[in-house]
Amino acid sequence: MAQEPHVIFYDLILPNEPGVVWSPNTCKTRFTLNYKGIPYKTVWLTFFEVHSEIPKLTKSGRKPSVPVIVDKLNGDKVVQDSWEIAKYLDEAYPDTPRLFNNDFGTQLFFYNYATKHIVFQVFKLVLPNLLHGCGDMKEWFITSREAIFGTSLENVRGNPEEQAKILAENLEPIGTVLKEYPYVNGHQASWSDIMLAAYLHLLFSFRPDLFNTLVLNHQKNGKQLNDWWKRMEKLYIKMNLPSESL
Ligand SMILES: N[C@@H](CCC(=O)N[C@@H](CS)C(=O)NCC(=O)O)C(=O)O
Repeated sequence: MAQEPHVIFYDLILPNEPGVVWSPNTCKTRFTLNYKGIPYKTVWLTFFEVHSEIPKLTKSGRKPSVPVIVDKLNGDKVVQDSWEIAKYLDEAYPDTPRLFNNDFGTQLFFYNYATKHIVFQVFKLVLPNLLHGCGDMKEWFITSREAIFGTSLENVRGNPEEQAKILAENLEPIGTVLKEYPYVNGHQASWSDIMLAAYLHLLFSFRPDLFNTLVLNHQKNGKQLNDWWKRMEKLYIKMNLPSESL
């Protein structure tokens, strides 16, 4: 009989888009587990369930969020936050492909760059899709995001054409690196690649048209980004859809 996976991975589902693996934060962990070849079982939660279920696991008083993993091989160790999970898995599973090579500072720098300048731009472009996906959680989503941003979501969204142009510009320095090296950090794949792939996956999931024009056919670095994406698909981007893993 097949062994039950020992890592339980909490991911986010949109009620109106039940077959879509979309969340950029949880995809960082999903791709990490795929890359390392660590078997896992996905537990799908809605936003409301994140708030009711995650505090029962973390018992930390920390704001409920996913990804969270529970590692049954290590005394039901609970780890919250994609960055903490990545570091934990590198240490706990040293025989699997590594994400960090004592280069936490530069990888954290790239993490901050990509979070501010890549995924936030993608978020603005897919906002209508997310709102649709939220279904009856839409009003909650709007109110809670507007409280975070301190302004209306219409303001955050801005002009989609301008936002698309900014995303393409923000991808330029990354494409420049990929002209010289196969991966963001050089010759080896690392956490930075996983994170970038997870962030761009949000665009891929909801706006494949924009993913094609802005990433795969990027005005300056389309070839590099295209080749890199193909490498990523081989390494990490294996999906198990909600219906398959429930
Ligand atoms: N820095 C965190 C961010 C986690 C995060 O914001 N996750 C979102 C899902 S994409 C969440 O759980 N949100 C719950 C909420 O907004 O109430 C990480 O990388 O894990």
